[in-house]
Amino acid sequence: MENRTYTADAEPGDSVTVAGWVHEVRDLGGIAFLILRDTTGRIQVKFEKEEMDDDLVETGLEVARESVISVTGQVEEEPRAPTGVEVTPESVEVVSEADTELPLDPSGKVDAELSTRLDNRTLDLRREEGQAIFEIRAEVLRGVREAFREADATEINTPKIVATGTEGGTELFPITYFGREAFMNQSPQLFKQLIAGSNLERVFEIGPIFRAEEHNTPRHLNEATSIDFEGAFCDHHDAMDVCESVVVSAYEAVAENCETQLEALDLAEEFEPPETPFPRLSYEEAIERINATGELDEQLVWGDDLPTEGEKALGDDVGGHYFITDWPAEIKPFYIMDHDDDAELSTGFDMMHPRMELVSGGQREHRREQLIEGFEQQGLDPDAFEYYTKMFQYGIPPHAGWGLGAERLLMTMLDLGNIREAVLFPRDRQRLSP
Ligand code: AMO
Repeated sequence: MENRTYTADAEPGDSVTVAGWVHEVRDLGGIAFLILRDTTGRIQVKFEKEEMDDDLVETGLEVARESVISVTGQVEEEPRAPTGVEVTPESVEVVSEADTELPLDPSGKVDAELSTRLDNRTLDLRREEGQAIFEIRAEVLRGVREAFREADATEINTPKIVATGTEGGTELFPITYFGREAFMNQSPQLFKQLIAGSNLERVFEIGPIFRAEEHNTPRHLNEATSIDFEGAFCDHHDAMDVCESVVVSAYEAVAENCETQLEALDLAEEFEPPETPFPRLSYEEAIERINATGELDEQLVWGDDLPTEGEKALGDDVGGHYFITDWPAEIKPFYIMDHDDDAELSTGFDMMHPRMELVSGGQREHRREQLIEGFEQQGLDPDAFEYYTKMFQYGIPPHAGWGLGAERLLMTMLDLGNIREAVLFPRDRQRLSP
């Protein structure tokens, strides 16, 4: 819009046109105030009824809340106004009128259920807190991209429509692809490995993953955003180093560039990048520590996956981000390499926030014969993955990588109660639109 001034840039003495939403109208009799809100903040517009044109006053004061208006006028200093300045209007134009009945209150004074908020995301994200979450999300992704570039990784995009799944334990969403069965991809796993074996060597991807998980929990989505890394000539230790630096960079970017947003979320005081290095506990130590907390009804034994309460007990015990390394081979997928001297033990790792798992990764099996054996052990038909196994005949170096859930990173970073808060339009068991 030509000649538009953002509310945050309006200085006393300026003649401006500000445009945005009607946040509030306060009519005090002879004088009335309209608070106009745009993406940068709010500004007070003052109507002195006796001194102004009746039409102008009527337009300004009768317009419904959340309508879009454009106000042209003079900016003046006013210490009693919320931002220290106010606009005396010369003209008010209603650009787009809102209904007087709103499904939720964007001023945040009246709480709304999460489902109502998600059904009306446009209105919901007119609240400062919602806007802040998605501005921080963008900053997290920017910080992550920068950290990957510093680690010499190239950003890639891999297909989301695929012929086979890779992540056991969660179901696939089937689709019809020109009469053939296909699926929405659960993970870029095999593609990122194939490209790490090309001359690109170190790659990363930020993209959607689709998981037909039946359970409906505050930390699972059916469509999530995965931040993936894969590096040739890397082992699991190198992969963990990159993981730690990417996560810390995301926090640092937010600490540095999102002060206003952190304030809106009431986090400005306590927000700090996690301490490094993240402790690296072996799976064996992890189950011993969980058992020692006495929080579980039944003691964990070697080979058990960690139950949610176990993760929580250990998280409380450790008190910060940490890795769990050296998982039993049998509970990690076929593509994870086992230790040379102990086939029971894998190079797989998870990176945990005290509240939940954020990352899975490991060194990959790059030896073709062992890889094919792994498929068979996991009950997968190696022939269906021929496009993948074939490349291991043509020189694939040792490589390692990981996947980090972007929404879980945000949820834990911003202490959000529900993962859906960190997605614009979440997909879950009930929710397919908007
Ligand atoms: P995994 O299946 O553990 O590993 O996924 C990696 C990370 O992605 C996030 N995530 C999810 N977030 C929200 N809702 C979901 N349903 C969901 N599923 C996964 C989590 C999880 O830690 N291919 C491997 C990664 C690798 O080895 O490189 C994989 O996909 O934060």
